[in-house]
Amino acid sequence: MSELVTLKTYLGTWAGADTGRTAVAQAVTAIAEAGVGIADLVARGPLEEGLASIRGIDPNAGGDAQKELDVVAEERIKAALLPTPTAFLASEESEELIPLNPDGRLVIAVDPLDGSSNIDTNVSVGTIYSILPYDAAVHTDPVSAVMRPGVNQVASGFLAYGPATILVATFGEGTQVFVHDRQTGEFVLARTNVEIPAETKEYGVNQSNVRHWAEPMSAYIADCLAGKDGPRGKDFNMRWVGSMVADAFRIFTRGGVYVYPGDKRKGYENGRLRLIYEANPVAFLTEQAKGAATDGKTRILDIQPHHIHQRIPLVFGSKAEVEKIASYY
Ligand code: AFP
Repeated sequence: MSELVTLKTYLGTWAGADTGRTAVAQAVTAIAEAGVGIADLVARGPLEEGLASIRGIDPNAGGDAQKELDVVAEERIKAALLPTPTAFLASEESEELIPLNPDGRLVIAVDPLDGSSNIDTNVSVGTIYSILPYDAAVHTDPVSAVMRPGVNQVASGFLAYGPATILVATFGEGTQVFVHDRQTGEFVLARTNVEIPAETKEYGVNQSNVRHWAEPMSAYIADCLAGKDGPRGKDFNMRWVGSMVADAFRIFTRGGVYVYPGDKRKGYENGRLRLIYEANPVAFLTEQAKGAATDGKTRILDIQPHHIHQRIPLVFGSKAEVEKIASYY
């Protein structure tokens, strides 16, 4: 049996003596370790009273109610990143950038707890991160360092806290899947250079919003629902977990598309997902796995952000299906 590759050894080989890569390796290791602690909390379920309770009265930066675990997860990630060469942290749970290490050479954006509506339902939730290089001499305004198109990412990933604790990560050389081995405490490389099948018969969307959708989106789903006797000539299946990390891992495993369009509801004109700490990191992972990611039409990684908490319509997954969806717009 070939020797098991741990996250530590993988990162050691990838970074070598490159100080920039070493900084990224330290940050990803810290986020993974914080993730194990969050996974342990989640795994206690109802024994850990109050994780799903609303924290305070003020919503988070994106206007969503803040759950206890949202805040705990942010605190743990912040503490884990403090000793690493990270200058600033952008987080879904904080309005402003969080300064960390003045000599840092990275800026990191995180969704500390993705899928918080599922916290108390024993369904997978997760943590999403995006890493960009930072140079204080160049980025005199730190916010501008975070507000660069996704193509500037040097690494991204997500942890999914489900039956297994999974880390899906890219460093710009393909997308890798690591699984947390509870016996050894290590993340072990389980799948290398994942490839998302280009074709699929499976889509993920919150179909309860269909009456709010614009015509192109309604037409696409209607054609899928028409099945093999319809214009698509094949039957489609639908899956929607309500935690993007869980839907994403399914897509990295067997293909499919995830769709969260903009719609007519107040505040959802640009969809629900945030560009900088949800769409960009997942788009980088998807493209590195031979998939595609758009806002329906435009490549996510080319989009110039204008606010650290901005929302963006999001379509990602099997390349041919993402292109098919674009043809409806
Ligand atoms: P929360 O973290 O606020 O629960 O949002 C989760 C999410 O951003 C993404 O993970 C889900 O795919 C999507 O929203 C679920 O949205 P709906 O609740 O509208 O289905």
